[in-house]
Amino acid sequence: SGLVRFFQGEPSGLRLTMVYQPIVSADNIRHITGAEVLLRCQDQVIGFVPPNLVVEICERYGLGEALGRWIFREVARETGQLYGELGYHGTLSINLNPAMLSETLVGDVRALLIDAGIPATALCMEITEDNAALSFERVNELIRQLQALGVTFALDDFGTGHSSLEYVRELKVDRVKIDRCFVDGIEHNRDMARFLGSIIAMADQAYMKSVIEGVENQAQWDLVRQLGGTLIQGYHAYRPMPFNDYMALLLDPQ
Ligand code: G
Ligand code: G
Ligand code: MN
Ligand code: NA
Repeated sequence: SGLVRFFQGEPSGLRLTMVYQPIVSADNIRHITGAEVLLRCQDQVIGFVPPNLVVEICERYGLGEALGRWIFREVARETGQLYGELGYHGTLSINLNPAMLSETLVGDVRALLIDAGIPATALCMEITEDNAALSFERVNELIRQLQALGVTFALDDFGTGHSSLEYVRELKVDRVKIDRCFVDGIEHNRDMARFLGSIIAMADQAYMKSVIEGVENQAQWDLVRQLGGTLIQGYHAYRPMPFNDYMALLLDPQ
């Protein structure tokens, strides 16, 4: 298939790229604390292909590891340039597809750090319930080994079917990413705003940082701040952007 040819480095009519979405401080929308790296896929015939579909297809056909390795190499190539030119510039968050969460992860991450020439503390791994083919115990062991290097972990899509309360209780992550469905509509509904506040408070109580996702307008922004949110990722601040734009933004944050 096109994906197999792509991973073998042959012409395939398929273009995978990574885009970067800044994660900013709730106190200062221009303070970029880092970015989440997201996959984008363009097919010559079909056009835009949703990234979660690409991930699912890769996982189903045994290409999950090839995809994960490609993402690591691509991020290493781009951010190596970024760190070379700018020095430290914040945290990079990478989504782990299920096949990456295996015994080879520690070695793969070490290789990524060396290739990119970035400190381990600049790297955050985002995981969801989908990653839990392994037991909590095994996942925590991988988390522990990488945390020992300085790498941090975030539980993604927190609060949805992909990351239940059991996961946040059992997994030793540093951060939770509060799903954008809990932000949607808060500016029109006090109860929904209170509910988001209680999720933020829960993360606080469990000594975890939280990133509030999907903040799309000023009213939502102001409410999230009032509710104690400190890190925000959403269209109101920045949309995901190509690497060159992200680098230009860091050089000149306006
Ligand atoms: O960027 P966008 O909102 O279109 O992504 C939709 C979904 O695709 C995300 O919620 C995430 O689950 C998945 N996704 C995007 N990029 C990546 C990636 O690099 N790796 C993995 N595993 N999933 C990704
Ligand atoms: O599932 P995960 O959190 O990894 O993916 C985040 C996805 O959310 C990305 O695909 C990104 O494109 C999308 N996203 C980021 N900010 C916003 C936003 O403000 N509104 C909406 N609707 N989607 C967003
Ligand atoms: Mn994510
Ligand atoms: Na998320």
